[in-house]
Amino acid sequence: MTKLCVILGDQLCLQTASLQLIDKTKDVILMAEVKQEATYVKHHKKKIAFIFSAMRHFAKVLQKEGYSVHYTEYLDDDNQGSLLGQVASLAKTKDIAEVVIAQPGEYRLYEDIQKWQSHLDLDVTICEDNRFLAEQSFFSNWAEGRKQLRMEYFYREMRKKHAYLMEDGQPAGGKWNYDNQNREKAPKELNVPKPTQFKPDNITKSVIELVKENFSDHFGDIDNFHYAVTREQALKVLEEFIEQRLPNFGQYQDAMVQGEPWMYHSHVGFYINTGLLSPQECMDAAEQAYVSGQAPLNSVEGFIRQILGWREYIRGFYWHLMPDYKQKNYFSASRDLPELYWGGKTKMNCLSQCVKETKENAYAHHIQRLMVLGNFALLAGLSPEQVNEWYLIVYADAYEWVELPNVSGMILFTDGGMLASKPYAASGAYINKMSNYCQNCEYSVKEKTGEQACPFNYLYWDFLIRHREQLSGNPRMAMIYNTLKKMDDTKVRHIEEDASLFFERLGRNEEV
Ligand code: FAD
Ligand code: DLZ
Ligand code: SF4
Repeated sequence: MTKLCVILGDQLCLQTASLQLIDKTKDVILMAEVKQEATYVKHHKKKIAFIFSAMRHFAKVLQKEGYSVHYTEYLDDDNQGSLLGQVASLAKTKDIAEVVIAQPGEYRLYEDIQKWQSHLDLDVTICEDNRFLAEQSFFSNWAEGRKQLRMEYFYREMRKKHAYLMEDGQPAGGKWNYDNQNREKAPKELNVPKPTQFKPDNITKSVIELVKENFSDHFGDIDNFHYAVTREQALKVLEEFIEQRLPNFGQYQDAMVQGEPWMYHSHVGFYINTGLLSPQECMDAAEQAYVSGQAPLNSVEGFIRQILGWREYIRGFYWHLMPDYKQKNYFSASRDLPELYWGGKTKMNCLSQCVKETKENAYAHHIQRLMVLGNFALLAGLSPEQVNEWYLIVYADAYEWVELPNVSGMILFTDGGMLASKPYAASGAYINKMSNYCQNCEYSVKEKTGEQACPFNYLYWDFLIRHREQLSGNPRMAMIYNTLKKMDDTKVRHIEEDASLFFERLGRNEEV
């Protein structure tokens, strides 16, 4: 009797749990490029090209390892368009007794796969995804009985448990967190190293053509595709990050510079999320750079915190709270996502630059996602459903397990404070402090109200006014609500009038 192992487009790793359940001498693997996965949202063209190319390369690795792989390309005549369709059709031709698959990264697909057994009349085993350091039970045990699930405390547990940056049971350098050394503005003269780039090989070239022909109505540019698509290439990205960027990663982690989309970030998210790199090897390489004196502690701790802390926490949080979490909408936000998120014209230079780079690269770094694109979505009261869909579409590292808590919890505060202790709302002053966008903007960041004023300025106060009831009792918001209390009535009226005019124009899809 033969087992059929399904490997998904983001499970491209020889150590993946489902592969450990099969015998390469007699069992078979199924990989398929299917319409269901490529279009359940209209993914960025580069995201599809990346995943299809990485899948095709990984299928070859599996074959080289001696596995029998049934690979269905997008345009194959026998492509059924769905994973279930592919499994059913292969199961018919082989004597399949059982289907095995590692848990997918999205609840919608998990629910779907749970029904396969009855559809197929075959045993279906879904094993836990072993590519994370924290098992789901570890997160649930930690979360049990806590009202607030703060990343910082989870991170400390993870540091101790996995012994990263620990010296004699204490955190290296005496502190758990060097976040306060991760907030420098970039100087005028900055020599950011070029990101590691690869020329498309024949497989990638044919996938790019496929995407051009079949997904032309999807958002995003397909030109200048330079991502890694194999493990070897992804390892090169990691190696060059450690050598060239990690030493500056810490201090400029929150900095934004016009024309520098990649900054000192690692760009490994695409590869960790698809299995081409493991989170452990990324952290090990960074820790080694600290031990050998090649990178400072604020950079190394900052990087390890993102992976061991944020990434693991976000994933635990997602599975702990789904499916209800997706329905949350603390502020009852409902405004439609404006055209500017799809590249429509805007005079707001920060937004325009971040959308342009997202369209070009299917990438924006964390602070662009959080404090520009996300901050606007929060202040403007955009519909959580539409904002989530946008983030899932436009970033090549986006899967719901990581996208949803970041968008709903971190930027939109839809859970009323389970993930974040207060909303990440900010006025133009923050963007001006951390970037040079304001220097090239038609608006003036110094002006608080009026035609020329930076919209983030009045939208920020308008947001606080609109949600006074929900937020003023939050101790972390006490100071800002005190300032609002002291604000004179005329100023408050101007803020409300400017915001209301701005929203009217946004609603008419006028350039703002
Ligand atoms: P670096 O800045 O170099 O960080 C290193 C690694 O840390 C990342 O590769 C990632 O694996 C991890 N990491 C850092 N921050 C987070 C975080 N908040 N949550 C989870 N992992 C983190 N990350 C995704 O992988 N997919 C997403 O769909 C995604 N959507 C996001 C949406 C919003 C609104 C925000 C604020 C953040 C989102 N992030 C997402 C987190 C983060 O922005 C990206 O992981 C990061 O920008 C990827 O680029 P990098 O590899 O250069 O990361
Ligand atoms: C994102 C994606 C895309 C675009 N296409 C495929 C595909 O054709 N076949 C496949 O197996 N996986 C694909 N993926 C990744 C899946 O959507 C991903 O496995 C789930 O969303 C769970 O994380
Ligand atoms: Fe953005 Fe305001 Fe600065 Fe313009 S002035 S770039 S809108 S923060």
